[in-house]
Amino acid sequence: MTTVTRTARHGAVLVPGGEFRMGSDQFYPEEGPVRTVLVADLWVDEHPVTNAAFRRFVKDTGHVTVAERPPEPRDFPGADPADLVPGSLVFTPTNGPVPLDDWTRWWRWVPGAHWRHPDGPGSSLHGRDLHPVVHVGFEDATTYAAWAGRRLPTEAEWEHAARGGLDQATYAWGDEPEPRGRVMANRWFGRFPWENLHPHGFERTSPVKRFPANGYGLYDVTGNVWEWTTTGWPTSEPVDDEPPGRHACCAPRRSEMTEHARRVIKGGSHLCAPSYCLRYRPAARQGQEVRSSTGHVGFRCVQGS
Ligand SMILES: [Cu+2]
Repeated sequence: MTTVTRTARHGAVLVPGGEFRMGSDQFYPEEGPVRTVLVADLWVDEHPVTNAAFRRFVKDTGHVTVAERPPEPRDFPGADPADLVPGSLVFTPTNGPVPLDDWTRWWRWVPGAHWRHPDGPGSSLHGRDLHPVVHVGFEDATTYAAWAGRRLPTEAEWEHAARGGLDQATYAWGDEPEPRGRVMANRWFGRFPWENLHPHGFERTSPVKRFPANGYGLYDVTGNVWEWTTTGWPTSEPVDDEPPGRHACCAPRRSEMTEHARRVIKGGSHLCAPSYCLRYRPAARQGQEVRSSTGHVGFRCVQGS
């Protein structure tokens, strides 16, 4: 275990720069090959942006999130304009086992779902002030970061920080999934997407800082919510024609929208089940359409030193 002297400032910790080995050759093909990457010293927020913080931002700026705006008719050629209402993708567990190669079985497009109504109209943030904000698109995250005098990390910066000083460890805390039986992250326990055992006590997202910090003092880097990075995901990279099992992730691979630019998201979420989506690891990555929002993608900010 690396010992790091930590300096904290405004809820951020200084992650010392340097070379690290990024990626993994052990899990999903999109993570390899392992390569050495150099990053600079960086202030990294201790935890993802919370609903309380995002509410301050919205109050101050009047920002309207992507999920609150009606989709553009030009993005949906042939769609009935009456169907182009604001909304977002909400996870809905199934009643029993389902084929895992079809994410539409557990992701539902819910009109009126957005950050303030994470499960759809009628739901609220009551009791969720300290949960990470979700249903935010890439633009919402970058706008927030600018308002906060920060920015989003690159994928390399994010992964370096998430590794907490451990070289090529599987998880943000080491190689053991649950060291001495301790649950280290808010991920899915049970058979996805219907049996949610949640031994950690959280059925969906959890308040930040409820699981142990990594070696740099960062919380919730893996599990809980995926986090936006600025790194682009090549549109040429196939995402939907991989064999079932490989293809699989808790995350929707393609929104109902036509193709938009994608960015890398990192860290996995509370919906990652090891039997299905072992992505609550620093090396794991997915491409997320910039205007696609869901109930398990949030973000954290960083600042150059
Ligand atoms: Cu996952």
